[in-house]
Amino acid sequence: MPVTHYRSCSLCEATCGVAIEVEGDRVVSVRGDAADPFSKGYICPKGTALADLHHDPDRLRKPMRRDGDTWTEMAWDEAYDYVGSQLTAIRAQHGPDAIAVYQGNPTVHNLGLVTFGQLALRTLGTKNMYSATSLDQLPHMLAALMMFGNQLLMPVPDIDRSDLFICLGANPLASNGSIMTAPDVKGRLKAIRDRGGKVIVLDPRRTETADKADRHVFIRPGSDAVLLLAMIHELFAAKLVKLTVPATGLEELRAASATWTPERAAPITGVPAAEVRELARALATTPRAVLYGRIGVCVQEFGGLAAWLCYAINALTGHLDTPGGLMFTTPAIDPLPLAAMFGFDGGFARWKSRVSGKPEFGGELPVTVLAEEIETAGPGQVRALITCAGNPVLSTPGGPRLERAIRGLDFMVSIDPYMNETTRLANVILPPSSVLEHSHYDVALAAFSVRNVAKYSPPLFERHADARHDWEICLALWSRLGLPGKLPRFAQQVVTRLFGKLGPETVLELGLRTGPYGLRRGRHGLSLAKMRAHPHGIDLGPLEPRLPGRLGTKDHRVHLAPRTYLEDLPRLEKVAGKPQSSELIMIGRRHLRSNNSWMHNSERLVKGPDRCTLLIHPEDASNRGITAGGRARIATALGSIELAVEITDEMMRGVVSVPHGWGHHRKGARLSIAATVAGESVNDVIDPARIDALSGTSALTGQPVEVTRAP
Ligand SMILES: Nc1nc2c(c(=O)[nH]1)N[C@H]1C(S)=C(S)[C@@H](COP(=O)(O)OP(=O)(O)OC[C@H]3O[C@@H](n4cnc5c(=O)[nH]c(N)nc54)[C@H](O)[C@@H]3O)O[C@H]1N2
Ligand SMILES: Nc1nc2c(c(=O)[nH]1)N[C@H]1C(S)=C(S)[C@@H](COP(=O)(O)OP(=O)(O)OC[C@H]3O[C@@H](n4cnc5c(=O)[nH]c(N)nc54)[C@H](O)[C@@H]3O)O[C@H]1N2
Ligand code: SF4
Ligand SMILES: [Mo]
Repeated sequence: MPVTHYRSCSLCEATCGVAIEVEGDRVVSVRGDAADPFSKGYICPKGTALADLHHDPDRLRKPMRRDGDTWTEMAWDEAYDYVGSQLTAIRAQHGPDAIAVYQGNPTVHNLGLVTFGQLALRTLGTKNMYSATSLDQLPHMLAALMMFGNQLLMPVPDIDRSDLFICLGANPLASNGSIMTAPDVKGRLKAIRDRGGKVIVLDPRRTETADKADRHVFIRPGSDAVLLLAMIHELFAAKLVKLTVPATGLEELRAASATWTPERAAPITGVPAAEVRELARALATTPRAVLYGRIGVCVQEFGGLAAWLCYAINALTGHLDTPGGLMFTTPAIDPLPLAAMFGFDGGFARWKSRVSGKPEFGGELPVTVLAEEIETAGPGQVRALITCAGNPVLSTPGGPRLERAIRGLDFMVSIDPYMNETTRLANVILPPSSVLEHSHYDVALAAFSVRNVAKYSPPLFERHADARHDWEICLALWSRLGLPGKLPRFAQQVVTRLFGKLGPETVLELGLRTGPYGLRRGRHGLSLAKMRAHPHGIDLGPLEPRLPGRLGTKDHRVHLAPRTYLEDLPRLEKVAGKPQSSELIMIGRRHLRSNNSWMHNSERLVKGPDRCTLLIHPEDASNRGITAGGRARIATALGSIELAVEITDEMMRGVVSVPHGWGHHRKGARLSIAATVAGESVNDVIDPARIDALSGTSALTGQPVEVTRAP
């Protein structure tokens, strides 16, 4: 008899409820859980692939050790001891900074990794901490720190109560939303239109989201800060500024926008002046409205400025901390104290990277400096690397250089279920238990959810006796490495054993009880037992105003114009004045059936047409003799890749689009299905030196490329 289990899908930020039917040790079906109060039965095709991940024969089940090209299985204790002794020796000889850590995106979706994993990896005493943050949301976190006083206080669009949703540099119909946890964004956007509201998308590509909007406006890549300054200029000029939160910096913001008339901005952004005025007016005069910016505004040369201005413009139009606007959540487990407890401290530019002086953020360096920190000799040189839940050879710009650097390391260990393009370079791979073998609670994502919700998922399958959870692996390594020089070895082991006994459930219990819906609500407050009794999750209601109480700024005000940003404005002036280049500009794209670099080993997801293609406007194609069904070479100073071409007027003229996370032909990876749909890695040709100079975030979008017809 099949048994149905309910849990959250942890594959993207939407946190949909799934109903998984199991017979013995096989998953029979995965469906949307209609009783989940948040997702109400919605799932995307990736949700179904949870079964594929669990049963994938390519998924590693035992620690693996590489000698040359040969891999052999190891027992866990043997593997831990070996990795521990290698890393300890490197640290003893070269100091703690010689060990670098890279944490990838799935970390955020894994309860064990956001709790004990952080504790273990962030307390190794190395300055060489890296993660996907600097390829992603760093500018939003920086703006949250600068404006609201805590890097985790990123406000989210109150999409369900908004009557105007301006979407800048995000494509939630493909991505399912980001820093906006909202299952079924498509349905939620439709609801806006059904209640008479409007959805407007500004994007260099007429995306899947734009197709469902009232209006789509092309915007030139990298020009969002200019657009936003021009909108802010118009707000001041038309006396439409309406502050509803305690704030400082209004006059500085007025001054900063003074020269950015919509007319001046138009040739830079490609957005006509009349359109800018209309957008500003609509945002200011619609009582419930929001401007939502996401990765397109972050991963560009002016990502810092653009992310700041996205928040600022909502504040200026009375849409910060108000229903239908950009709001702060009240999650059942408050991640702010938790993050502090687990070693994630806020701060910016407290130190600089050794080789090229890039700023630290939140205790991490931008991943763009990892290769040079490995390759440049001298005190503090990186000699060993720990990767966890990441694939930086494909996901970071200049992947081939990073690969070369990694090959020169003394030692590398990867905590990852797959032998992928990065982990195949490791000396040891430590594969964690499967996604269905551990418990789950979206500690991180519930804090960015458009409704306050709580859901606990117990493990669906018992962990195999010879499997280890991510957090157990992290703790085991920590017990062998520990805080450099701070704790005696036996104390480390005692601490680890204690945490090992407690498990992440203890953190949940503590978080729920001390959180806003816990003990202070008395007998009926949230606890782990209560969560277990509600397997579909608990709805805690719509978002509520949180200011000024929630602010972490010393003066309890929103800082509209932090100096960090004002000092970066001259850089924008300089670049904005330059004539447009005649080269094509490349942007990225996501597909609903893909997930960064790592779900291409699911047959059901990758079947169908080639998705790793170049999108190009018909005129740009014909100017280059590129024809439909043909192939094109995309070249930069770093090299070139060749891809099949799709000619489409959904692209802005002068802009081409290539997705990331492909390139599965590399020798030595064990991804048998992905290898049949290999594609090419766009990060082979994206220049790692292109960054947002303010924040250190990689400028993944806006790369100038030469596109020619492939012979
Ligand atoms: N050109 C370009 N590059 C980009 C982007 C872009 O838009 N354009 N996007 C960037 C963004 S936003 C991101 S977040 C990064 C993502 O880049 P990364 O975080 O470096 O890598 P992923 O492709 O997400 O690979 C995730 C890895 O984690 C493993 N994994 C999955 N689940 C688990 C788990 O539970 N435990 C462990 N230990 N491992 C697990 C998978 O097997 C896989 O190897 O890519 C960035 N790179
Ligand atoms: N199916 C699927 N879902 C995912 C992922 C995935 O790989 N696949 N990845 C997950 C991750 S790690 C993340 S971070 C989120 C990201 O979630 P989103 O931010 O929604 O990501 P994208 O779909 O890449 O949308 C970015 C949009 O910005 C546009 N753009 C590019 N450059 C510019 C620019 O300079 N200005 C403006 N205004 N727009 C620009 C692109 O055309 C694109 O439509 O998605 C998550 N969800
Ligand atoms: S939208 Fe995200 S959370 Fe929902 S089923 Fe798809 S991958 Fe899972
Ligand atoms: Mo991301």
